[in-house]
Amino acid sequence: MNKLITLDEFIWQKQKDFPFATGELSGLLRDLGLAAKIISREVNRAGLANIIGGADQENASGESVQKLDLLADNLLISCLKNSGECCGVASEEQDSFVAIPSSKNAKYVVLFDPLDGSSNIDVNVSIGTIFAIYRRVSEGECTLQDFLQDGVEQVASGYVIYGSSTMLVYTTGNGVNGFTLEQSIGEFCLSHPNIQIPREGKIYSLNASQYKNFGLGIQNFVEECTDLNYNFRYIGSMVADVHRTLIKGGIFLYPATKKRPEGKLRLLYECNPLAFIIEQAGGLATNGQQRILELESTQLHQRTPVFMGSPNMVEMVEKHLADTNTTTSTIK
Ligand code: AHM
Ligand code: MG
Repeated sequence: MNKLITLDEFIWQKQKDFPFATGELSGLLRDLGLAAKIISREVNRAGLANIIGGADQENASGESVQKLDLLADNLLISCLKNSGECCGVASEEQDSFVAIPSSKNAKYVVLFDPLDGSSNIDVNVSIGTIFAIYRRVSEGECTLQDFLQDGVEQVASGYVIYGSSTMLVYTTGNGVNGFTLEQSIGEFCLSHPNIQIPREGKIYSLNASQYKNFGLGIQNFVEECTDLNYNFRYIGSMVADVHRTLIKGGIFLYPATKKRPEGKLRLLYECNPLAFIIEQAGGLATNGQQRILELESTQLHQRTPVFMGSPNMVEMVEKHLADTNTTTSTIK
């Protein structure tokens, strides 16, 4: 039997490559792995445990929050509070960031979307957790500026997909590695070392029901995809759609629409961490004109149009946007 490499072992091995590492980042990654295992268990038994369905609350963006979202949010916050390795967290489900005074001298902050794809919770479709880790820029108790850093400043990011199996995929800026949860031993084991996105993709993934609300550039891109007989796949969970894109190639896009001129997806909690992964795997991630990772972060809940995946397909959509001079503000 091949030797199983667990997530903890892998993280420890990598830490040894950095002689001056203090172990805090490694500790944080392990804490996130632990939280992911607990969330995975809750997601798997959600149907039995009466925790699906709405919690009669709205999140900071005015959308209804599901009970599992709240549970995942609380779990991540308490795991990270207990870890002692981050001085604050920001969550898609919280209006503002949460400072952790007991760890106010810790070096890192963590941003996350605790359970992405919440509309799929009730119907047993893959959902996920997304996280980003930054080195803080302040001293003492953390401040908003620690969280409003550009994506290029991420020191690590990743996601967990709760699908037919549970996988954790992360990067620290030195390639992308994927771990599958081996339920019988309760460990994430290295299953997808050094993930590379196919350079040439032939699958496109977007909410096609919005076709009439897209700008001309996106409409032309969709037309070209159908002319080329490219496959269309859309799950409606960003983590699941991006995971497929990473493994099989293609593009995931959530463009600006008439109703949502800024796009739907959040820069800090969804786009930056997944853009870091996609780029590290050899793909591209842009807002149509600019790298996602270089966009200026001005608000915790800011949104952006996003195009990420195989280079050929991101370049193809960018060309259509440029040819039609379609920018966010030109969609009417
Ligand atoms: P959420 O964070 O409220 O779950 O919303 C984000 C989700 C993404 O996972 C997915 O890509 C997108 O919303 C789907 O939106 P739509 O239903 O408009 O296609
Ligand atoms: Mg989300």
